[in-house]
Amino acid sequence: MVMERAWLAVKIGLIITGLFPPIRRAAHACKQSSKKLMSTPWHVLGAGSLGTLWATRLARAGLPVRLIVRDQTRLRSYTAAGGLTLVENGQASTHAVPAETADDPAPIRRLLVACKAYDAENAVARIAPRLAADAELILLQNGLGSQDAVAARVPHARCISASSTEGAFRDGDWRVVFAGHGFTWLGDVANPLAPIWLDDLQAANIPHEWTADILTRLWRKLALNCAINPLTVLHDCRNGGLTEHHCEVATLCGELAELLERCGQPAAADNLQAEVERVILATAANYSSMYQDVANQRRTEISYLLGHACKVAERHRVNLPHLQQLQQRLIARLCSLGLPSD
Ligand code: NAD
Ligand code: KPL
Repeated sequence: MVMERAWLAVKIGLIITGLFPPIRRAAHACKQSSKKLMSTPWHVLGAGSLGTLWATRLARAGLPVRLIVRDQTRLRSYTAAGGLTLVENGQASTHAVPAETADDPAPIRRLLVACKAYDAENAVARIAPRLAADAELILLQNGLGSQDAVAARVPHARCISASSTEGAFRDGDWRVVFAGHGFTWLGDVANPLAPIWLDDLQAANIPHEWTADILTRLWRKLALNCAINPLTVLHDCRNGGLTEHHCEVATLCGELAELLERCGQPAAADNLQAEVERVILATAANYSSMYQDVANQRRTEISYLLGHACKVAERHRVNLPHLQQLQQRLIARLCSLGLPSD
């Protein structure tokens, strides 16, 4: 009896201090499942690198997530794999995120679009009939151009753009390695009000910030990518190899800064060359994303990076001879490798 009371006292003590594992686990599970019941589900369109990185972290935080895969064949493959695997600091964890195809009838209120820029518009068009009246889309695409194309397809939905410096790559089917910790800026060019689901990102430990100036962020990243990525392909080098092409980089930065000033993005032009040089040094050992796409015989996002810059320059009648020549050289290289040049 005394022993029982003593154990009870210890148990109560442990409960109060939150250290009694079964009860703590039960309370945690209860909190997680009520979170799941109360929250709007996150639909993730595109189970690639970034889609998996987001889906697994949201699921790990106990939030409801659903994956939208291309077709029934991919759905069967996913079911056989038993979930999405995230490799972080060498540790793999598998998350059985429920999956479906675009043909599922359930309405969608919150959609994370995690396809490549060239796939985003068509992918969204396929699920457009499922979007609820108050649907919100988060567009993770790099570069510019795809966001407007998506928004035009779903004029009644709220489209939020993201610019991310996080890094992830696939090392197998349904498996992603979290390679570089970074940050994601989110914003809506049409509405400065922050959405309530930023709390979900906080809970999922996804470093982020809401910004009224998302266009400046997207243009700045586009300019960085234009100054670095094509040259790494053309010179067949890591980012650090561009220190040997200092003049070429400086000339491109000058033209990109002129473009940014002329198209109403002066803040994105600020100290561009200095930042490009800093990024080249900080990522010297890395291959740029465009270099990796080319090396793996994958289509690049050229039309949404250099292609977009050249198109806007033409629209504003700005003459940028080196940038145009860079685009022609890159297209010629892609064609010679049998890769799409758009
Ligand atoms: P990814 O190729 O790894 O993934 C894209 C996924 O979308 C693929 O699995 C593809 O099958 C799927 N998809 C395409 N069309 C679809 C459709 N109709 N229905 C369902 N799924 C479809 O690409 P990623 O590396 O995750 O890049 C996504 C975007 O994020 C790109 O614009 C990229 O530039 C940007 N980004 C990526 C990283 C990164 O580290 N991977 C970092 C920052 C920004
Ligand atoms: O974002 C990049 C990429 O490789 O796409 C960096 C590292 C900034 C080079 O442009």
